[in-house]
Amino acid sequence: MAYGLDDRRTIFALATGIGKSAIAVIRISGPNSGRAVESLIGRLPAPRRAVLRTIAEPSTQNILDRGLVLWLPGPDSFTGEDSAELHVHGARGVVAAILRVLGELEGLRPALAGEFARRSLENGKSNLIAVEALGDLIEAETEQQRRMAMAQASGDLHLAAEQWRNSLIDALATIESELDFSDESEAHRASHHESKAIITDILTTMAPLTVGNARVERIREGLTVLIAGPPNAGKSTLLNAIARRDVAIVSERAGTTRDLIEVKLDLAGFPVNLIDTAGIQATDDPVEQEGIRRALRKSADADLILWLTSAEDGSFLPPKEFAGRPIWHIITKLDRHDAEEQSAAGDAEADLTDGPRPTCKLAISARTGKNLEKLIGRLENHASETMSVEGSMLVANERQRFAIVMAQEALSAGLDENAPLEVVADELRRACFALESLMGKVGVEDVLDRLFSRFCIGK
Ligand SMILES: Nc1nc2c(ncn2[C@@H]2O[C@H](COP(=O)(O)OP(=O)(O)O)[C@@H](O)[C@H]2O)c(=O)[nH]1
Ligand SMILES: [Mg+2]
Repeated sequence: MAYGLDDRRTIFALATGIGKSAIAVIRISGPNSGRAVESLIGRLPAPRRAVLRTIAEPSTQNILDRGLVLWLPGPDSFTGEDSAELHVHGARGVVAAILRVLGELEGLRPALAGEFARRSLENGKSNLIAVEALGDLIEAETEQQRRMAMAQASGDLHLAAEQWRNSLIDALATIESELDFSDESEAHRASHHESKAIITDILTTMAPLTVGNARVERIREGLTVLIAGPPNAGKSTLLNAIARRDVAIVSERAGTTRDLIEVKLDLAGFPVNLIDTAGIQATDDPVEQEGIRRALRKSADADLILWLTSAEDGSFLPPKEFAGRPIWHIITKLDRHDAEEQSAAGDAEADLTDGPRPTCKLAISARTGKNLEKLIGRLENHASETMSVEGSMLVANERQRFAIVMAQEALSAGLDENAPLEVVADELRRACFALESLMGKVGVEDVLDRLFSRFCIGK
């Protein structure tokens, strides 16, 4: 591309999905927005009022479409710049024509990916955490993912980071003035004491954030549930029954499923990745062996393993590779067993003392649907137990987590009894830097400004 982000020209882009739709929204932002809209529709509408106008090509006066036009002058716009929106018919031909005409106008260029959000960030209309939340919201497929993104967008984490940083800067200013103006150890101790109280407070509020982080990460990625077991246990049938469609091939022939087959499910608003695997057995077939290897390897990232056996399989035990993973024992083909065989299967489970041990047992029939809803209900509960997040102050991604852990480390080091005041000040600066990187701004200048405004530095 011939231009980059430093090209501050007015940008435009299709803001809605590509393809046929009732309405398509084209967004324009930058200093030439007003002039661009005028050249397409004539006089600009009143700010923030939707008006129906004819959109025509300036050079030929060819009519391109009729649609709603919004004029959103800065700084009270999403990007903070002069902006406009054209709500036109969502036909490829209409959208292509308008984008072409916009591209021919003086001072306009197509936007780069995420550039509107980036300009909003640069113009102080948004913050990095909110922009990340916006990204999560766009990706949200389930109710819980949407709720998480909205909680994140609430701005509570950004606000907290800002407050933590402000108190640290205050503490730092006190310490630095001590260091500059006083040699008395009495004063040192006082300001160390004051900063310690601040640090302890911040660490206490921060603590739950990194703990709950794994849940948030799960909500984004989805819970991984592996269906495993000997061949013919009914694994592929169960996957299809839960997914309510024929995803995996079902056959009486052992060794039909060879690769991992994954379906994404929405269980009570929680995202779950359900994975069907090759039946685990001794085999000479190299392709089947590879399938089994993949199943065993995948078990390492599984949040839950459903170990399927039919009563005919007797006491088939989960392989040792599953040790340490939560396992549920699912007895399949309930329609074919009688009550006696059921209790035999129960005894089999009682023998699993030295191998990986299932924590839950349930007999089902995918054929008659018996206990299928029960299994799905248990999966939903499990998903909710492992993924529910409380409150609106969330650490939503690795970048945020890393920044918070960095801040925690620095703050803990700053609490050290024996640390000289200079070292404490260094740690506080490090924590501020981590919080600034959390918020997406880095400004050592701020620390200095604050120091100078609070103290008259006459020396
Ligand atoms: N009677 C009965 N047969 C089943 C049930 N579930 C699966 N089967 C049959 O068992 C055979 C193996 O099933 P499949 O799902 O391919 O097993 P996989 O090898 O574990 O994937 C097929 O013939 C299925 O129709 C069930 O609940 N009841
Ligand atoms: Mg199968």
